[in-house]
Amino acid sequence: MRRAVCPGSFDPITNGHLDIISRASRLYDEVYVAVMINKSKQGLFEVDERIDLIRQVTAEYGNVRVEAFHGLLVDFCKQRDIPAIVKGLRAVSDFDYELQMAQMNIGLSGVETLFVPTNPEYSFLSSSLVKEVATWGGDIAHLVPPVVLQALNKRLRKD
Ligand code: COD
Repeated sequence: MRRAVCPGSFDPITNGHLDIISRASRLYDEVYVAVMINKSKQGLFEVDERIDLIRQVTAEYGNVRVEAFHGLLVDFCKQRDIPAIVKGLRAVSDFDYELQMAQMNIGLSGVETLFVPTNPEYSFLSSSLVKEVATWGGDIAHLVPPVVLQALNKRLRKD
């Protein structure tokens, strides 16, 4: 079985993330979405909430599993026999750091990284910008799935 992982913080998942996950799900038999836990970074959504949103919006693909992980991505891969990491590239500015991570990860464990060019519609899109625009009442309905929009509106109205 060909497996890959799409890792990230997903705080929250956007249409940019979803585009990469859906394309990976057409290329691999099984795609893991790894919500990597960073204890030094307080998110807007709890990890369980992020997982729940990702599960809802990826259910239709039929071959996507969503899990949280605290530790090195290469250990997540080793434990599940995953040989490939799939990452989206938005712009040249993403490339430097993504290249460093890819080289570190292959050096640590032999896990390959494959880069998928972002859909130009989403090349400016990040979870941070979505949260900032939503905080000030901007329209983000075209940038996130409807359940995420609902969750963001609820959270930013302080539940
Ligand atoms: N278009 C296309 N792709 C996108 C878009 C978009 N608009 N937005 C995001 N993506 C893709 C990118 O591939 C991005 O890398 C990924 O989605 C995740 O994005 P975020 O913002 O949710 O997550 P990040 O950037 O905070 O995630 C960083 C990781 C958690 C993947 C990284 O820090 C990591 O692997 N950490 C685990 C610890 C570890 O192994 N460290 C050593 C690394 S060498």
